[in-house]
Amino acid sequence: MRTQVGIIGSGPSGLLLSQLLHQQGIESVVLEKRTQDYVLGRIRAGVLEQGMVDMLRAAGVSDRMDREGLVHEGIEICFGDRRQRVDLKKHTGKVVTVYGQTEVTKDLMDARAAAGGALIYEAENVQIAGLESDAPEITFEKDDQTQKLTCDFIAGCDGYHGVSRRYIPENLLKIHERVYPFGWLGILSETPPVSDELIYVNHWRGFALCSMRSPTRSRYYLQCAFDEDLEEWTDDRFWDELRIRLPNEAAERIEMGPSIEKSMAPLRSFIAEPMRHKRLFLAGDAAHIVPPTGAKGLNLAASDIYYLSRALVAFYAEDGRSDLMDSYSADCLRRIWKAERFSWWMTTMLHKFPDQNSFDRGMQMAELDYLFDSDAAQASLAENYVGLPF
Ligand code: RFL
Ligand code: PHB
Repeated sequence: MRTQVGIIGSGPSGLLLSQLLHQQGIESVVLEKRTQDYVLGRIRAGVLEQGMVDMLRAAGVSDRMDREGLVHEGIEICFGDRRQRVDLKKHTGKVVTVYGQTEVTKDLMDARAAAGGALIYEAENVQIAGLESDAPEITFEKDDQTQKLTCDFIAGCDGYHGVSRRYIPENLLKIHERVYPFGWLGILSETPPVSDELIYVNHWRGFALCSMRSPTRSRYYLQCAFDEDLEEWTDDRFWDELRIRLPNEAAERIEMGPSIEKSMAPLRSFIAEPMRHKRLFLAGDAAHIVPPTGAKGLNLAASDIYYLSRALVAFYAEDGRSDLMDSYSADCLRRIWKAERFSWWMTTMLHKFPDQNSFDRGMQMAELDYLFDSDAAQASLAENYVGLPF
């Protein structure tokens, strides 16, 4: 098999890249380790920045998002008995759209299928070879047969646990990392959201977040231990704990119901650089992880794909132009480091740290107090939350 761009991973990064390349007449094949149902069963991000919304529109996959996505002009932050709305629109002129990653993935899969795009599920034991040459290869196993895909370029869009990153030689790869001493427990429930806007809570028992997927479907998160046993979190226990952490008014109003999904996520900040080696380009979670507190992971995947598709299109349309490939890693990382900073800052300000002393807690309180009282601090939060330009 031969293609122009071999894409490993059918998460949002891989699918969006494949769709944008297709629009420019560039062929690709997407190789995915899991089944389609598994990929669509994962509940992850919910908040799309304007830049990502614009990209999905440009990619021709926005019909359902434009119909069903919920436009949010603000978010709420709470601590103690204080609640502060941060007006995103007033401070930035921009908004965010609440539309689940699962739906984005489905829309992209449908578009790829309608265009006859090649997407191979259950491609096992993916390996890369020949990166030194002009025709690198991906080998994989499918239905007990080894197959080979020869490409011009390879996009490693296979997430944090993927294989692509390993093909950047160890002596060239620099890893920057922070692992947080807690995780998030999330549930999805078929109940109306407690509020029209997202509520982020710093409570002395730990962080809580009220989010949503639609006017009838809620997504709630609680800070928990990183090694928490899911079995021990019955729905009743989850709702009880959530109501303790929410402001009284919200706790009284919240509608509870059985969870239709429940999962745990560890929190990590992680950056691998460079994001390119020869003809291999890493994008999305394969190259970086942010803790979800800033709602940035999916949006960073989209901005990587903006830079990568731009570089590949320039190569094919402009007779082998390579400057945008050469600057790919630096272009992405400039934005990634700033999103990492924002996600780390939000995480540090809003969570309970097990080893926190009275000074650390004092700093956290001062940070929140300043944020609540200062229009400038709120403008800074808003500017980062709606997404820095790319
Ligand atoms: P993905 O989505 O992990 O997709 C990678 C794909 O590659 C496949 N794969 C392989 N395929 C072939 N061969 C191999 N060896 C392979 N190894 C892996 C995997 O099966 C998978 O299908 O990475 P991608 O495309 O880079 O997308 C990144 C986003 O998924 C991620 O950043 C976000 O979900 C992060 N995130 C959030 N981001 C936001 O922008 N806003 C949010 O509100 C937000 N909330 C969240 C989040 C992530 C969370 N979790 C569970 C980590 C909330 C949570 C709870
Ligand atoms: C979500 O709806 O899943 C969500 C929203 C905001 C975040 C993280 C996750 O910061």
